[in-house]
Parts: sequence; C-alpha cells; structure tokens
Amino acid sequence: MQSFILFLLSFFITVIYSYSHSPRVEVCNIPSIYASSDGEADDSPAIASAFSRCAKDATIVFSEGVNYNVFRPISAKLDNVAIHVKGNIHLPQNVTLVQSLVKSKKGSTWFQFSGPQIDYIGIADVNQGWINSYGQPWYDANAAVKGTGLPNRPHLMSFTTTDGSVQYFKSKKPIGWNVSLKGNNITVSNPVIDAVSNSSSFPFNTDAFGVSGSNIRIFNMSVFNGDDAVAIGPGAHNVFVQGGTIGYQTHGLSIGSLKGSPNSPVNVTNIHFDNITVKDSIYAARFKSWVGGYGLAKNITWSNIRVENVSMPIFVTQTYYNQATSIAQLDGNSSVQMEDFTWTNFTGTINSLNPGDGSCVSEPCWYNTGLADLKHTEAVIIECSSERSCKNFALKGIDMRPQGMDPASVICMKAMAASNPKLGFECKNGTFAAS
Ligand SMILES: *[C@@H]1O[C@H](CO)[C@@H](O)[C@H](O)[C@H]1NC(C)=O
Ligand SMILES: *[C@@H]1O[C@H](CO)[C@@H](O)[C@H](O)[C@H]1NC(C)=O
Ligand SMILES: *[C@@H]1O[C@H](CO)[C@@H](O)[C@H](O)[C@H]1NC(C)=O
Ligand SMILES: *[C@@H]1O[C@H](CO)[C@@H](O)[C@H](O)[C@H]1NC(C)=O
Ligand SMILES: *[C@@H]1O[C@H](CO)[C@@H](O)[C@H](O)[C@H]1NC(C)=O
Ligand SMILES: *[C@@H]1O[C@H](CO)[C@@H](O)[C@H](O)[C@H]1NC(C)=O
Ligand SMILES: *[C@@H]1O[C@H](CO)[C@@H](O)[C@H](O)[C@H]1NC(C)=O
Ligand SMILES: *[C@@H]1O[C@H](CO)[C@@H](O)[C@H](O)[C@H]1NC(C)=O
Ligand SMILES: *[C@@H]1O[C@H](CO)[C@@H](O)[C@H](O)[C@H]1NC(C)=O
Ligand SMILES: *[C@@H]1O[C@H](CO)[C@@H](O)[C@H](O)[C@H]1NC(C)=O
Ligand SMILES: *[C@@H]1O[C@H](CO)[C@@H](O)[C@H](O)[C@H]1NC(C)=O
Ligand SMILES: CC(=O)N[C@H]1CO[C@H](CO)[C@@H](O)[C@@H]1O
Repeated sequence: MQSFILFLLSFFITVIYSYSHSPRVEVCNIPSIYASSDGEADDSPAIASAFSRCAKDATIVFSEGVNYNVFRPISAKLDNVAIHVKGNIHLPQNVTLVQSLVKSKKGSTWFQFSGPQIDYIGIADVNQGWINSYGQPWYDANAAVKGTGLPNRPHLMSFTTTDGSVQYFKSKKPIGWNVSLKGNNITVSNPVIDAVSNSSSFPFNTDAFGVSGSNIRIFNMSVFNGDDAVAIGPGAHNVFVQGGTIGYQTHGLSIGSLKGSPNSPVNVTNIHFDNITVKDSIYAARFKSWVGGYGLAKNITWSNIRVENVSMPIFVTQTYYNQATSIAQLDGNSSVQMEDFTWTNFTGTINSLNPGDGSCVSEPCWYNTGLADLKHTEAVIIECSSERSCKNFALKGIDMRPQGMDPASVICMKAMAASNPKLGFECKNGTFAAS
C-alpha cells in the first residue's frame, strides 16, 4: 500500500511538472468515403496522406460517428502526434486478400506507429472507437483444418514511442496478435480487447499486449481473448499492470515465453501485476521460458489476483515448447534464471470440473504436457528445470479452492528450500499447505 501511494504520488508529480511537449499545431481530420460508397471503398489512401501531412506536432482525427475502411496497412513515423480514434475502423473482410498482403510483407503489422510522444486516444463511448478486424472467419477456417492458426495472419499494431500513451484502445475480433508496446514511458489505460468467438472455433494467438519496453503501465484492461492478456517479452523493465478483468479463454498475465541465447541472453526485470480479476482462463499468473534458454528474469510480482474458474492459476515452467514441435528436437539443459518472484493474495476458484480450453489440438494437450498426475485441483504448479534455476520465490496469502470438495493441491519441482527460504510451502507434490 505504501509503495502504491508513493507510486501514485510520483505519477501525479510527474504529470504536473513535466507535461511539456510542444504544441500540436496542425490538425488533420481524416475524410471518409465509407458512407458514400456503401462501405465498399478504401479509406486508407486518405489515412496515409493524413499521417504524412500531420507527422509532426500535430493531431490526427478519425471523426466520431464516421466509419473508415483500412484495406491497406498504415505505417507512420511520427513525432509529437495525438491520434484520436473516435470513429470505427474496419479491416478487410476478405481473408485471402489480407493473407496475400501479409505474405508479400506489406502487411505483417496492420498499424505501425513509431517515434517520440505519440498518444493514441480512443473514446469512452462503447459504440465508437473500435478497430474491427473481422477475425471470426479466420477462427472458423482454422478450426476446419484443425490447426493453431491460419498462415499469414497480420499483427494488429506496433506502438513504439517514448513518453506516449494509449487510451481507450478498442479491438474487436482481432485476427491474431494485438498490440506490441516498445520504447519507454508509455501509459495504457482502459483498453478493451474482445476476441470472443461466436462459434466453438478457438481464437488462436489473440494475445492482447506484448511488452518489450521500459517504464510501461497498463491500467484497467478488459481483455477477453484466446492467448496471453499481457506477455512480457525480452528487454521489458519496470512494467506495472493494474486493475481490470481478463477472461473468456485468455491465458493470463504472462512472463515470456523467454528464450535468449548465449550471445544474447534475455533480461526482464521489475514487473508487477496487481489487482486483476481472471475468469475461465487456463492460467492467471504464468512464467514460461524455453528448454535451453539463457538469461535472467528478476523481481517479478503478482498481487491481489482474483480467480474465477481458472485451471492452473499459478504456473511456472522453464521447459516450455511449442505444441507444433517435438520436445525431443529441442536442445540444451540451460534455462532462464528466475530470481525474486512473489505471488501474494490469490483468491477464488480453481477450474476442476471443465479444465483446459479449446486451444488443445495435440495429444496430450500442450498445457498438460509433463504433468502426468494432474488432479485439476492444483493452485500452484512450479516446475524448475534445475536445483539452481529458481531463487527467492515467495508465495503468501494463497487462498484458492477447487470446484468440488477436494483440497487445493500443488505440483512443485526443484524449488530448493535453501535458495527459497520464503517459499511459503514445502516444495513437493500433494495437498497445498501454507507454512
Ligand atoms: C478477395 O481477394 C482476393 C485476392 O485479392 C480476390 O481474388 C477475391 O476476388 C476477393 N474476394 C472477394 C469476395 O472480394
Ligand atoms: C512520461 O510521459 C509523459 C507523457 O505521456 C510525460 O508527461 C512524463 O514527463 C514522462 N515521464 C518521464 C519520467 O519522463
Ligand atoms: C458469427 O459471426 C459471423 C461473422 O461475423 C456471422 O457471419 C455469423 O452469422 C455469426 N454466427 C452466429 C451464430 O452468431
Ligand atoms: C482504474 O480503475 C480504478 C477503479 O475503478 C480507478 O480508481 C482508476 O482511476 C482507474 N485508472 C485509470 C488510469 O483510469
Ligand atoms: C538487466 O537490465 C537491467 C535494467 O536495464 C540492468 O540493470 C541489469 O544490469 C541487466 N542485467 C543483466 C544480467 O544483464
Ligand atoms: C522491484 O520492482 C518494483 C516494481 O515492480 C520496484 O518498485 C522495486 O524497486 C524493484 N526492486 C528492486 C530491488 O529493484
Ligand atoms: C482494485 O480493483 C477493484 C475492482 O476493480 C477496484 O474497485 C479498486 O479500486 C482497485 N484498487 C486499486 C488500488 O486499484
Ligand atoms: C469454466 O471454464 C471452462 C473453460 O473455459 C468452461 O468450459 C466452463 O463452462 C466454466 N465453468 C463455469 C462454472 O463457468
Ligand atoms: C547438459 O548437462 C550435462 C551435465 O551437466 C552436460 O554434460 C551436457 O553437456 C549438457 N548438454 C547441453 C546440450 O548443454
Ligand atoms: C494482501 O492482502 C492483505 C489483506 O487484504 C493486505 O493487507 C495486503 O496489503 C495485501 N498485499 C499486497 C502485496 O497487496
Ligand atoms: C510431481 O509431479 C510432476 C508432474 O506430474 C512429476 O513429473 C514429478 O515426478 C512428481 N514428483 C514426485 C517427487 O513425484
Ligand atoms: C502478446 C503478443 O503476442 N503480442 C504481439 C502483438 O503484436 C505485435 C506485432 O504487432 C507482436 O510483436 C507482439 O508479440
């Protein structure tokens, strides 16, 4: 609480004393021919032109109540620009067209914004400010071939800035990955990501935020998707994620997957997830690093997490691999080192009645691999790859109950007592008992 107050104070002081970017003098209101063409014509030439005219010290506006077809990817280098998204944006509904743009390398990320001081400002009105990606036929086509995602899916947005913000970002039925956050000092508030499939087809890889920058804050997210709500990637430092609800078939609040190499070890430090509700997910708090990984993940905290019907709420693996590859093909017995990890105040229910989700297309399911004796009552699963790779883990206030009458249980491997004096329970398989 004390650190939270300090954080708030420093946040407000920073806001009061340093809001000093140059005036944004130019204004570009983007015209639309959506209505006059019955939704047929492409507005991306007008959008690209606005982004080049208003690339510096400017404000770009997608007007309220107006629709825009963005049939071609937009890539803009900006400097001190506010992008107001008050209208609704539409990606092409033609799957093969999008695939051909991605394949030709022209559209692997649909919106690419980079440069200093960029603010993406959506709108609070629930009917406006959406990016509609029409992912449903992609989810359905994928299910028809029993794969983990069609080839040539675009990422939705990369946002690379310093001293910028993302407010009320709203994405409906993304085709795949959502927003990559890179750079330094970015505040994201009130994002909404809705990747709920209207059929039994799973929305694969609809990760919400991929974070690989420094001093990044994400507040009050509403994320309903089919992969990580937040994935902390290599090079992420000082990331604070607080408030909100994630659910549907989300895979939770994740660090990784981290891999690294001897020449380029990963380094992830000072990450804090706080006060978040997680519903119907496989995982709530997950760490994943690959077989044969190199590097360090240090000072990572999840606190005040409420789970509802989550299959494996606290989960650590240092031997992650893709369900499309065989574990036997992966080399090496090094691993990304984990140090100073804290899990505090987890409450709620473990999904014991219908564990797992629709992302399982392999036998065994990717999420059950290596867990031979799952009882589906596990509150905690910690798989360290060696007796040296997990250090200073601490669990406190873990109070999660399985559905049914069984007590909560734990699977724990190689988190040695000597290097984890505050672990909070004995590292062995069985009933979870706080010590
Ligand atoms: C979809 O796009 C492809 C490739 O550009 C094109 O050949 C096809 O006619 C389009 N389909 C529709 C229904 O517009
Ligand atoms: C972070 O960016 C905001 C603008 O979004 C700015 O007001 C603030 O001064 C920056 N903080 C630091 C520490 O530079
Ligand atoms: C699901 O969404 C697709 C695409 O938007 C639509 O064509 C279809 O009718 C919807 N199906 C249901 C059951 O709502
Ligand atoms: C997030 O939500 C909390 C609780 O509703 C509110 O107090 C806080 O101001 C919100 N934060 C932001 C950045 O909107
Ligand atoms: C990891 O990055 C942090 C922050 O930039 C730095 O302080 C630390 O020295 C780095 N650690 C390693 C092992 O590279
Ligand atoms: C650990 O990370 C938190 C932010 O989550 C930060 O406030 C704290 O200073 C870090 N501790 C160390 C020892 O760097
Ligand atoms: C924690 O989340 C709850 C529920 O969303 C909210 O009411 C409360 O204000 C939040 N507290 C903080 C410190 O953000
Ligand atoms: C729990 O989540 C699973 C998987 O998402 C779902 O099938 C099931 O209906 C949920 N159960 C409850 C009680 O909500
Ligand atoms: C794995 O560890 C063993 C024993 O420490 C060592 O002999 C072997 O070379 C290692 N293999 C790889 C690929 O690093
Ligand atoms: C955990 O919950 C207790 C009781 O609600 C509270 O006093 C404490 O501050 C919480 N811990 C953290 C790290 O938020
Ligand atoms: C604990 O459970 C895991 C996962 O099923 C298993 O691999 C491991 O061998 C078990 N440990 C012991 C000591 O039985
Ligand atoms: C979490 C996640 O996978 N995020 C992805 C979002 O999309 C960007 C590119 O637009 C990727 O770089 C991220 O990895």
